[in-house]
Amino acid sequence: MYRVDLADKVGLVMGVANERSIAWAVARILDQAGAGLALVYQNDRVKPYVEGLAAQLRRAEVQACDVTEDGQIAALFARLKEKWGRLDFLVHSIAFAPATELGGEFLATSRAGFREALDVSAYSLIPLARGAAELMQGRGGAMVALTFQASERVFPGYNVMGTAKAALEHIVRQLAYELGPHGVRVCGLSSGPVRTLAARGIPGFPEMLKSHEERAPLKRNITHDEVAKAVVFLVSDLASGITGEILHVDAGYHIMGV
Ligand code: NAD
Ligand code: 0WE
Repeated sequence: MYRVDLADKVGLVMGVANERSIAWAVARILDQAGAGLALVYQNDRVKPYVEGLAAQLRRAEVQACDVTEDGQIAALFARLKEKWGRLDFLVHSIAFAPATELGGEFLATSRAGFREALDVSAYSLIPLARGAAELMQGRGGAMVALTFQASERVFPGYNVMGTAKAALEHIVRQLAYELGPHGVRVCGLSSGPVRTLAARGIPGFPEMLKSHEERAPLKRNITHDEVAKAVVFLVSDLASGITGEILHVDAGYHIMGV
């Protein structure tokens, strides 16, 4: 149990697929802090899992939204407007690139793969921020997007997802600038590698965890809950002076040269 009190806040946690999703760890810690939540899932394939997870929380319900569909984004915010009439925070924990774009040569990146990766993993934050900011009007709020250090450095095989994360982090800064005057903060959270659905089956992922453990100053990998705690910090009033920032939760890995 942590002492951050979010009992008077309601927010969206987007990107829950299963119990290993970073978004699920975030939802649990936000729930412990007392926040009211809408867990947003992509489609019917993951719906039963997400409904089962939401049932374990105190004040959570589920909403569907495929972020590649403008109509679904509009419908999501229309439902939230009716339900809460306001919004205090949004957590974006969504990424996708076609499997054919990961692991091979970056030189082989297709136009269609580039479009899809950038659309889902980066562009989506813009219309979501637009919808969320409208519900935050007058009272302020906070948004946090999950990112990865491959936006700044080369992680072989991450390929066009690195391009997408670089775009996502730029979008964070641009939105922080435009929404700042409305009291809305926008930050990125750059997580070290953690075992999730999105990391499973990535060739070389176990080796990456091992190298992270050896090279990071804390000499270990990070946990889902450590990422989640930092998200809760960023959406809470404890972070009231922070916006446009990309916070690394990676056991210090990013500071190392060799
Ligand atoms: P995950 O597979 O559990 O989460 C990814 C989510 O994206 C899933 O819930 C999936 O349904 C959702 N999604 C994909 N396409 C979508 C669409 N069109 N519309 C709506 N939702 C869609 O894996 P995760 O590791 O929890 O990933 C969450 C975030 O964390 C991603 O942004 C990822 O890049 C980031 N991240 C992960 C790691 C890691 O090592 N796992 C490290 C750093 C950052
Ligand atoms: O952001 C991610 C993974 C995002 C991801 C994962 C998949 C797998 C299934 C995006 N799209 C897809 N598409 C699929 O079809 N991570 C930070 C985890 C990750 O992914 C890597 C990594 C790491 C770390 C891919 C290559 C190299 C390292």
